[in-house]
Amino acid sequence: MDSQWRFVRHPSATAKQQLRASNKIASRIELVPPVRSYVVVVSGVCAVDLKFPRLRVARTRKMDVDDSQLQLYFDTVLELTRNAGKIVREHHNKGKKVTIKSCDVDLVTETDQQVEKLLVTSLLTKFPGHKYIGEEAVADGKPCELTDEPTWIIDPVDGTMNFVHGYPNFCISVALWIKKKPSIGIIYNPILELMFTAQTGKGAFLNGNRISTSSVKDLEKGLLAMEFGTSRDPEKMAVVMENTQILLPLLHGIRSSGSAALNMAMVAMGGADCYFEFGIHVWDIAAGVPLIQEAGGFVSDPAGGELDPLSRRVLVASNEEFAKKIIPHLKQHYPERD
Ligand code: LIP
Repeated sequence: MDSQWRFVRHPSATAKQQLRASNKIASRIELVPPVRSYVVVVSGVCAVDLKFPRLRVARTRKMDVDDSQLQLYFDTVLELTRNAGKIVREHHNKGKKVTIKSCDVDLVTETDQQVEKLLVTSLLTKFPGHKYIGEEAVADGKPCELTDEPTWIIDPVDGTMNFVHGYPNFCISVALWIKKKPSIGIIYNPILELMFTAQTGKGAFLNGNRISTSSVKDLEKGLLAMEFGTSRDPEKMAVVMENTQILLPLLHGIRSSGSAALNMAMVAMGGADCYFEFGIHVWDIAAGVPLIQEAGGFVSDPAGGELDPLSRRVLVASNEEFAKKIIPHLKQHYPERD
């Protein structure tokens, strides 16, 4: 593999974190124009301007999406993802300009940025009222905010470290969430030509063929996907090592593929029986959640409660029984939220 990498440093994280914090507060306040209210007096009618600001009411109308609209969203993003796959394939075997983000093993390439730009520009041009969360936009200080509005959640290259090395286990991960719930999930490995798709209520597919999770319920027959991650925080690393030691003797085996989205796709197609991780971001898991749910699998927080997509914690399994057996063994870790 031609491993011509040129490394550059990303602007320092601290400045970015401060910027993100102030953006977060600012973006929450929104006023809508005052409303005119009518007071009916028995003898007559007069209009009174009640200058009370109202929040959020104006939005409810936009979020009820019917099936034909969802199908339009799905067809549009499927075609865009295929096109983005061409860009990734073109750069797969070429020299790469690699930027170091939060630490030496947290990387981004020009291809990540190019793919995210293509997807975001095309989707927001086609659907102007929609919102988005993109891995690289957040790295550049955009608030990571999931509201009730239709929101595209994009990881342009999930498994960037693999992409940098030319190890063909990476993918484009795109999801649409509406009212903070998943509607569409697409995970595409353009090198191995694996196109995983799901629409809520319409099933999960691999290259157009329906997929479902395995029927494995016992730990000793289970294959677990687990990651070391791109953080070298000693506390986090200690938890990863401890979980590896605890779990390995209990399972058939452990696999670490380097991509959260592809790990979830492996569980959805029954190739693995469970995947959990601390430290991932909403963009790593947003497409995998509907895929697992539509494949008949189980999605939760690693401690067993409901999944919080911004908590940076995830567990998925072939079924609830398997999940309930592995969760009590897990050493927990609580990273800073997205
Ligand atoms: C990666 C995830 C992986 C995790 C890495 C990183 P990226 O996403 O897919 O599961 O272990 O730390 O977050 O950075 O390649 O998009």
